[in-house]
Amino acid sequence: MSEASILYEKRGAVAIITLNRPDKLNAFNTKMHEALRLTLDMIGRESDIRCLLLTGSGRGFCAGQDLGDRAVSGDQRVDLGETVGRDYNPLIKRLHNSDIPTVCAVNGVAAGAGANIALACDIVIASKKAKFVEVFANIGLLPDSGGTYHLPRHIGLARALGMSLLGEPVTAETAKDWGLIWETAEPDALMDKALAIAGALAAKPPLGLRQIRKAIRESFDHNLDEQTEIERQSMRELGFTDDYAEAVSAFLEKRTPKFKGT
Ligand code: T3D
Repeated sequence: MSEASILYEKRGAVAIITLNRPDKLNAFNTKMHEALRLTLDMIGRESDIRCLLLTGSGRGFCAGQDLGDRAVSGDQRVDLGETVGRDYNPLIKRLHNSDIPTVCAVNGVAAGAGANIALACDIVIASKKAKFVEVFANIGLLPDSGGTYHLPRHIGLARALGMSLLGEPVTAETAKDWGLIWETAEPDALMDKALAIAGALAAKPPLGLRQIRKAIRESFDHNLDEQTEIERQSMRELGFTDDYAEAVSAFLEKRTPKFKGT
């Protein structure tokens, strides 16, 4: 029997998903998309999970679409609009709109949709051996999976266009310098560092984190008046939560708070 293309593990309140087709640098095929969807559905049903950590097995993080499934002969063509609409777009929107924070530990090369799936996560930490490649221009496509949305927002127009048009690898160190990702790590230390970040997020009041993610992610679509009004409304809602009351009490009583997610 072939090995599962998606591995799932729960460590405390952290759900760890590992893309697992290492001989293909974890490139996506239809089965892997389906397995990932089912795993995310399951995580969505588990109320005690407070953070999602995504990584890859072997020497790569993800090489995007498995091009072995895109080989055509003669005049035959594949409708990429269909597969992007069915598989990639829902995945990106799911990560973007996730109720829980998402951390991506990029263990090796992240190319094509693989790079853009990583960039859809809240916090990206990459091995110093990793690289990010917007390969699309090299094969006559354009950055999908939210690439044309996230790249200019993360690194500005000049770098987004440079990465997308040239299709050259960007090292993890450069990605960090540019603000494309949060942090780098020595390869051996990557998972420990990523788990520490995920654990720290899982220990914080979840309702507050949810509002932070939403407000910051949606801020690009608002002017200052609109955004400060969103902040006011969110502060109002969060100020009524049990976790805020607990945080203030714990601070004043000099003890560690216990958050319930209410
Ligand atoms: O549904 C749709 O199709 C639309 C959505 C599209 C989204 C996309 O992601 S389109 C972009 C598809 N991805 C690519 O074009 C990336 C192709 N791969 C590469 O450019 C390079 O492999 C990398 C830059 C990622 C890594 O280079 P390197 O030198 O570190 O590794 P390698 O030797 O090229 O690859 C190692 C193995 O993985 C190799 O297999 P082998 O020879 O050892 O048996 C290679 O064929 C395989 N591999 C790498 N990427 C893919 C792949 N096999 C299938 N599909 C891949 N994308």
